[in-house]
Amino acid sequence: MTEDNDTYEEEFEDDENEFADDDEPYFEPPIEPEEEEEEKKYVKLADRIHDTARKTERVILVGVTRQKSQMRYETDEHLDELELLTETAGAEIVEKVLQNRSTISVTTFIGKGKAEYLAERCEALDVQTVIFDDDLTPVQQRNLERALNRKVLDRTALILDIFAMHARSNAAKTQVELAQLQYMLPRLTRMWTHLSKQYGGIGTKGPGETQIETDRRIVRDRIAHLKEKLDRIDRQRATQRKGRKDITRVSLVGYTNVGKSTLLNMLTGSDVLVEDMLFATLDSTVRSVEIEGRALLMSDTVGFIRKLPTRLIASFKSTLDEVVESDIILHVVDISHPYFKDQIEVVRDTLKELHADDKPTIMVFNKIDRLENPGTMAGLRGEYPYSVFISAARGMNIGELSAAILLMAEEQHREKEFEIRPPDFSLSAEFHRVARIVEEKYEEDHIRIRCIIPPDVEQRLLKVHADRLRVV
Ligand SMILES: Nc1nc2c(ncn2[C@@H]2O[C@H](COP(=O)(O)OP(=O)(O)OP(=O)(O)O)[C@@H](O)[C@H]2O)c(=O)[nH]1
Ligand SMILES: [Mg+2]
Repeated sequence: MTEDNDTYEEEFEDDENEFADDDEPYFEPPIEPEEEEEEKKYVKLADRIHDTARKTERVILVGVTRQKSQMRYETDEHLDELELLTETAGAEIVEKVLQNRSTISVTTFIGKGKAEYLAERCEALDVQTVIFDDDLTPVQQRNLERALNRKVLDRTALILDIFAMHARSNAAKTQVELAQLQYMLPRLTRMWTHLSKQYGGIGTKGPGETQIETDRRIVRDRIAHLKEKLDRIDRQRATQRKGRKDITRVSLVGYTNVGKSTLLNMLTGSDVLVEDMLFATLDSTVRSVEIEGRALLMSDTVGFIRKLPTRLIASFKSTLDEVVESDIILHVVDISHPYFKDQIEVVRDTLKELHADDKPTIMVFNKIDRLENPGTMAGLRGEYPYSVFISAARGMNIGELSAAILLMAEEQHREKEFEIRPPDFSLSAEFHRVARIVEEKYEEDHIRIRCIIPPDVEQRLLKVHADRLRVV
């Protein structure tokens, strides 16, 4: 992973050239002068809090098996993933601690005995930070920090930290900062005491309390400002996407580190960052690609992970809209991962949250070069009807994948004919908004529309207007 910003800039220029002839460039809004002022005024609030990654911290990871139904291997696997996340954030893991607990303490999450044990281990191993695999409430976090006398983080804080490290574009940085501040707001009592030096605010009440109120206000103002900024970016991107209504849009979606960027590079000859790490990609990249003479737009975007904070998904809306508005989804899976089926479920759940779970989807099982038992594929073929088995890194079966994409794109671009009976002009107007109209005829008692319409939109219209709309 390179640390300089040039990499992104270059990519960006490529993007613009890519669409210079036939499409709007996919660019970010320029930074306004007042924006710059704003940036200067507020010190990078977020950066000062979770500095896990900045020094090589020694950390202990803590996982808790809660329900009886949760198998030990699951907790182990979750902790392995937390380990990868921690390494990605640049810290050193010196111990992993597991606990079985049917009930969770509202005050300290783990039991008192376990907390004492943890405090001892922290001393003995010279540990600075303890990271929990589960989300902690602000109260639990504060109490644990007191009990352990160490910094305590949860999985969400860790993911936010990695996102902050990897964000390159203005949009991604804004989205991450928003999520970070929202995470911090209820935790200000603990974190923000140092801010008073910069922002003053000594009043008649106890200085601590006044500080916190001032800090809260600062953070709330900043959140409001970031939201406005994201709204602007959203509107701009929406306009850009509108200009591409006629061209089939394909999104690469999947768990983090499965090979989405590798596949994009393979299919489009681009040079998007590929790394064996979690969340290498945070920005969406859109590239044009031609398959047997048919032009498509393909986008690569942020990967998913289990327990991805909902807040983070919400603040990544402008990035993820690319997925929400695409015509076809390529759900990329790392078939060599021992728990790839769990990962598929996580991705499906996240797509559901984004209301993008009913899109035509091709399951792309990647990394078959690592597969020890080829029999696995036969089983999966039965289970997932639209599936292709490839190796993006080795270029295996890419032809088969291209054919599958083309087939689905053609299906999407078949002309369909509808009848609106009795005539309803607002419905006809809706067709104009969502479909490409080939022909429209107004009769006395009905309207006939021939058009190209995405299948999921067609299904929605047919359902909502069942009383007056039918396919001819
Ligand atoms: N063996 C093998 N490795 C692969 C294959 N495809 C990708 N990889 C490796 O998997 C790792 C992750 O690849 P990326 O393309 O960065 O994955 P991604 O899904 O974009 O990951 P994020 O952007 O971090 O979510 C890299 O080390 C790739 O070299 C493959 O077909 N076979
Ligand atoms: Mg990537």
